[in-house]
Amino acid sequence: MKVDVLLGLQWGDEGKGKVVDVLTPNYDLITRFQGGPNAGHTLEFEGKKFVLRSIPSGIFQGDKVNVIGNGVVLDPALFKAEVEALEQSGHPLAERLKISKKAHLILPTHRLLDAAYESAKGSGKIGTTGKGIGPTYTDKVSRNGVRVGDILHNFEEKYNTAITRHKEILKQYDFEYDLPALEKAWFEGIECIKRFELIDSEHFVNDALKTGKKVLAEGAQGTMLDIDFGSYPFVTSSNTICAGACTGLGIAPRSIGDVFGIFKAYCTRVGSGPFPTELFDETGDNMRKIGYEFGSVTGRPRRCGWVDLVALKYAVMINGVTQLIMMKSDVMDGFDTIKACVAYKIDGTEVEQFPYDLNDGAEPVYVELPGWKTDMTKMQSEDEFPEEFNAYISFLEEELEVPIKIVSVGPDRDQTIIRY
Ligand code: 2SA
Ligand code: MG
Repeated sequence: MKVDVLLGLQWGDEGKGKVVDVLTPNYDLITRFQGGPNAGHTLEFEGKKFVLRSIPSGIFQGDKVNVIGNGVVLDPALFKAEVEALEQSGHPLAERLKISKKAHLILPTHRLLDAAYESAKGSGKIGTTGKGIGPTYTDKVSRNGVRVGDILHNFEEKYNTAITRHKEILKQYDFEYDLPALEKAWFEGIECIKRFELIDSEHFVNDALKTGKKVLAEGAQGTMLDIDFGSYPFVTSSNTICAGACTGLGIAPRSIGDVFGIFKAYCTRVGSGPFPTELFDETGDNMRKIGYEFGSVTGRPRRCGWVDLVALKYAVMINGVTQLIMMKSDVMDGFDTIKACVAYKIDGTEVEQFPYDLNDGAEPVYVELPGWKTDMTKMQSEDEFPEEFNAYISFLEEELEVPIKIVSVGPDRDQTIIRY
């Protein structure tokens, strides 16, 4: 069997939570392979809204096993809060969730370092989610990290060594903090982690594949936030791309099956960094209002703009996307025309290939298509799609050279149209 991968092709918030929820019935194992509580996958379930940060989205279905893979960074305190919220709403987790021993722990001081580094950056701020993601991955790569498996062995010593180092670093910053207060919740979180089976997830996932289980790898953030290929340095600190599923789960490249790439019919970004198609006008405000574009982690209003095919083609290429999923088409139901960026103008020259650096200013070159001016939110099948919407889909498929398999026309699960 193969691992199918589901990932965001833009700057995150493409609506992965909803799609995972639609796809999970087809899988036995749902896994997370990168990122941490900087993710916020919103799922609407039994009339309630849940935001999952570190726990995979298969948790609502009793017969699924969910795995937090080695590539994830886990914050014990936030993890405990997430577990408790789910358990209080009647979703027992003990049997359904397993955690890789090789996942790295976000220490309380990692959050402090995140804040200190950001404030020291002045106007060059990344606009991080403040969850300690960057400093935790930094410690992982510099071989100073503390892993989930360490909880079982000499934990206090490893924790103290790391904290002592961090305190020394924090001295260089004019920064006040109350570590004991943070540590209380953190160690309670460690007790919570201990309630779950801590596993060698690479063996677990590969054994599952061997015995015919179907595995879904659920990405967080988006391709344009990838540490290698995103809009560096305005990126997150993990590999959000398909290859991240190999290193973040311990599976071979040839074990990858379908790659589902999710994008919005328009585009959003939170935090700083270049965004060529960003709109500062009424159209952008409308996208934000109609699409309710506010961050699920930090509540920040999202920057909005037209779909960027230069960036999307790049994302399709890097990930080897086999099927596209277009979200939030309904947000554009009322627009007279729809624009799509097909090239950038940089220093007077038109380029269609995603450039080394977007920070120098890339001016979008647009194709303008007629809007459909039709309420699509009640549509049940693609036969009902207005002609102009079909034309938009065909245009995107031709440009991206990958079929659009699923179209979402609203937040609910039944507003998901599977084509052909
Ligand atoms: P960090 O905290 O170090 O990862 O921040 C670095 C940059 O990455 C951005 N970032 C995000 N942008 C959009 N969505 C994010 N998470 C989604 C959510 C979850 C998802 O909140 O719903 O879609 O998987 C996310 N996480 C990090 C951040 O704004 C900085 O620009
Ligand atoms: Mg989100």
